[in-house]
Order: sequence, then C-alpha cells, then structure tokens
Amino acid sequence: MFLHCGNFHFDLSRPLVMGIVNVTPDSFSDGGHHLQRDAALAHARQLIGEGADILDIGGESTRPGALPVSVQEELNRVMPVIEGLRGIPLPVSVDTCKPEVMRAALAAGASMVNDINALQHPDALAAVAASNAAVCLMHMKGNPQTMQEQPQYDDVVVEVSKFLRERMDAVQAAGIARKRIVVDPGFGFGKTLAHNLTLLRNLGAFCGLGAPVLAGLSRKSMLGTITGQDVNHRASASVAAALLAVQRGASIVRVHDVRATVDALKVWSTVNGAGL
Ligand code: 7PJ
Repeated sequence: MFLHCGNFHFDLSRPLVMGIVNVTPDSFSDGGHHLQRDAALAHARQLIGEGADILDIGGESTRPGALPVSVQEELNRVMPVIEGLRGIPLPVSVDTCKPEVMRAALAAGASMVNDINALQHPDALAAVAASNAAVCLMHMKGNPQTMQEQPQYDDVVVEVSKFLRERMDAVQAAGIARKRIVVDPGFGFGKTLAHNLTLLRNLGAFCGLGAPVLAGLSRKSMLGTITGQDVNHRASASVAAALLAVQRGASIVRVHDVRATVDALKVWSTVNGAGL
C-alpha cells in the first residue's frame, strides 16, 4: 500500500506515527500550553526529534461538547504554525473541517488534510482536489456537541465501513486519486466504549476498503474508562492501544506521545522481521 502526501511518498512497509500539535486554548490534552505560535513550533520540533513521520496541526478542539471556532480564529491559530514549519523534512497535516482553512494551509505547504467530517462540507472536496495533498476521511456519528449522547448502531463495523466506502467513492469522483486517501473509523466520535472496542477488534475490516487505515486512540476517554487514569496519565495505555491497532492493520497512528510510540513500534517491527 502507498500514500502520496504532497511531495512525500510513503510505501507503508512500516507503520507511521502522526504527532499531534494542538493550537487550541481549550484542548483537553494540552491545556493551552501551545496557545502561542512559538510554543506550538517548539512542540512540533520536539515531535520531529522524537521520530514523528507526519505532524498534525489542529486549531479547533473536537473533544465531546467543544464549541466550534470561527474560520478567522482557526486561521489565526494554525497558519502561523504551518508557515513556521515550511521546509521541514516531513509532511504537515492540517486537522480541519473548513474549506477556507484547508485552502490556506495547502497554499502554505501542508501536504495532508485530516478532516473529522470526511470532506462533507460542500466546498471541501474541491479544496483538496485542487492540490496534490493526501486526505484522511474519518467517520463521526453526529457532531462534537452531541455525539456522545447515546450513540446507537445496528452494526457499528458495517455502518462505519459503508460510510467510509461512500466517502472514498465521492472523493475519487472529485478527482482525488486513491493513493492520496486514508480512512479512519473515528474512535470516540459518536461511539460508546463497546463500539470503540468492537471497532478496534475488527480494525482489519477497514483495511479491506483499499486505503491505509489511521487509528486515533491517544489519551482518549475509552482508555480512561479502561485504566481509571486521568488524561495526563494515559501514555502507557495509549502506547498499548497504538500497538494493538497496528497489529490489526493500522498503517498510521495519531498520537501525543511520539517517542514512546516510536519505540514500541520499533520493537513490534523488529519482532516481525524488520532489520535493525
Ligand atoms: C482524531 C482526529 C482521530 C483523526 C481528533 C483527540 C480528539 N483525527 N482528531 N482521527 N481525533 N483522523 O485527539 O482526542 O481519532 S481530536
């Protein structure tokens, strides 16, 4: 399997680590430490040093119950960071649902759009199609304001697969080649603990869609429920979850704790026969 991310090409023979750089004052994991451009840039450079393969820059908190931010506010948060990262030797992804932010980020050198709304905004397909960037299509049931209010599925794996297949078709019909597409079941986005566990156990089903699978489990509340740990003490659970996702076929893991995840995946790859 291949992934074309702007000028970066991955053969996906080993799992990739996407490091999370939040530029949000109310981010539940980073507590506003990365509010300022310089702090976000320092964090991004730290994650590069820790071995990240991709950096995901986000200016809108999507935790359950979070309020939307305006286009201008999101641009104010993410653009200085994306501009400050121009020229780094790895792709920058922009975590956004807004076509205006996609266009500005792509013009400033971003190589990937990570959209928790799977390019369903009317202008989002065209914004990405006009570039050579990759796109991550994520499943979400409902919206961040209400998604954790009793989500229900007949069969969560079937329903999420169907949605991702339909979005892959729509994206390809808009002119985005399959080698630019990543799919993601969207852990925690309109899912109970039972739904999340079913998705993780059956992650292999999504590999059958024909695009690399991204898994985002890092520090999420399901790990808090399982371990009893608050959000600042979920690194070990997150590394375990990333490893389990990769074992079940994930090609990319989206994480906060880059160094720990990179080390765990090196052990996994080496035991599986990769050279040292
Ligand atoms: C995800 C994401 C995820 C993708 C967030 C958090 C909430 N993008 N953005 N997949 N989660 N593709 O990091 O806890 O799971 S924001």
